[in-house]
Amino acid sequence: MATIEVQRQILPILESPNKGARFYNPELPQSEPFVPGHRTCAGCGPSIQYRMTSKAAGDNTILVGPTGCMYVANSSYLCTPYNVPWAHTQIGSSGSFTAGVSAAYEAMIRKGKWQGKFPNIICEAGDGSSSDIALASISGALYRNHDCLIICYDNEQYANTGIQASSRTPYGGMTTFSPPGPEVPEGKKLYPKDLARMMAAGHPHCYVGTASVGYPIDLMNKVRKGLNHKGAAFLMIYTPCQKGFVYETPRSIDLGRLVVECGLYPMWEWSPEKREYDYSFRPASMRPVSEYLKLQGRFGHLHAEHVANLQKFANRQWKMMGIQIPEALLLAEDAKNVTNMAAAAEAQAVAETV
Ligand SMILES: Cc1ncc(C[n+]2csc(CCOP(=O)(O)OP(=O)(O)O)c2C)c(N)n1
Ligand code: SF4
Ligand SMILES: [Mg+2]
Repeated sequence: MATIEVQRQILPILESPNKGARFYNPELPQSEPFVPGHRTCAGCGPSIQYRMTSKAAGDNTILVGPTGCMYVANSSYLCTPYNVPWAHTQIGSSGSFTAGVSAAYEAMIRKGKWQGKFPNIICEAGDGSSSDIALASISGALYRNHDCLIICYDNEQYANTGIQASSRTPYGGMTTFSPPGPEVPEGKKLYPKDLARMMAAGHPHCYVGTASVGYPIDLMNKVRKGLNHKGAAFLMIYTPCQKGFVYETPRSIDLGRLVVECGLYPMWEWSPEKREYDYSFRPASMRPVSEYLKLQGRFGHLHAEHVANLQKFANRQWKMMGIQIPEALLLAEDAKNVTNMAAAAEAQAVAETV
């Protein structure tokens, strides 16, 4: 029996004259695979990201949802916001389940058992799933190069079970597993696992990138590039969680920009064709990390020395991207030049500038 060639979808890249700016784009797709009516918290970063991602992918899409907030809060009582096929999978099987869906469609299309184009297959795994529990299964899917996009929606903690530390939780982040106290005043002592770089370094044939809800067009274009890439792709997307980060609900998008402007979430792409990183993304400004930290209760306990440690970490990220570091950010590496957190008036002042 002759095999049928698999027809793939090619999604256009959206116009973005300035990748760093927010603006309304009339070319945005009308389709809404993620509709209102879900049960996540107001301002939930992962949900905002889900809407952007699924909008970029369009209606011929299949979503895979490992256990986490985007499964539990979104699929209770036989009611879901998913307007396209969606399946829950066990938290550790993110990669293997998604690989199976992809391989099954390839086989069904080749054998003539499924007519139509190959669907966009997207797995939306939390950071707990992708950086800890399902790391092996996701690596397997990337290594074998199944045609799918695996997203780590990174809210930097295990949110659904009540805010526990994951290996993506930042240094100094307060969670129920990293409470600050007299012995460990900074809360979390470890720095976050560099998950996206691990994926790029270990699977160089894959399209890999980082994105943030603060830059919707850039995020949607990276989703489309990942889907257009024939083979496996991986994106790590910053998605703030107001319950765990403890911030004012309307500030989700602002935090999505501040985290990049403060150097704590480097934005880049890995090109599988050129086998090199693209560090050309530039935020509108570069700010000290304290401006990001001040807006969140999870960092309210930090002393000046901890803030300085985070500034050193951010400066290393700027350096890694080949960006010249302004004098003020170098000075902020010294605890003498920074202050303790938990100043409500200062937080208000920062909020007004975002
Ligand atoms: C094997 C396994 N271990 C632990 C759990 C409990 N559990 C359910 S949701 C969840 C949190 C997952 O965190 P993450 O993947 O970051 O998603 P988020 O809740 O932050 O959206 C955990 C630990 C589980 N369901 N299965
Ligand atoms: S706990 Fe956080 S991730 Fe979960 S639904 Fe609420 S805002 Fe979203
Ligand atoms: Mg999480």
